[in-house]
Amino acid sequence: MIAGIDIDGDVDFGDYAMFAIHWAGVDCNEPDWCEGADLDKSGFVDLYDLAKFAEHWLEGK
Ligand SMILES: [Ca+2]
Ligand SMILES: [Ca+2]
Repeated sequence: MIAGIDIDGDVDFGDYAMFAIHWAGVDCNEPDWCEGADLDKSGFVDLYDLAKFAEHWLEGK
């Protein structure tokens, strides 16, 4: 399901920028989960989300 944070279908710097905006964010909730930056939907943006993001880096290019 994870194909990037923005909607262009790949995982690159555009997604990283959005991720960075929400880095260390708390209080992420449905339906947008901090605009998708909370990849594991844990409620905050932390290293677990970064790890997930890194797994998919440059996918879809
Ligand atoms: Ca993207
Ligand atoms: Ca998270």
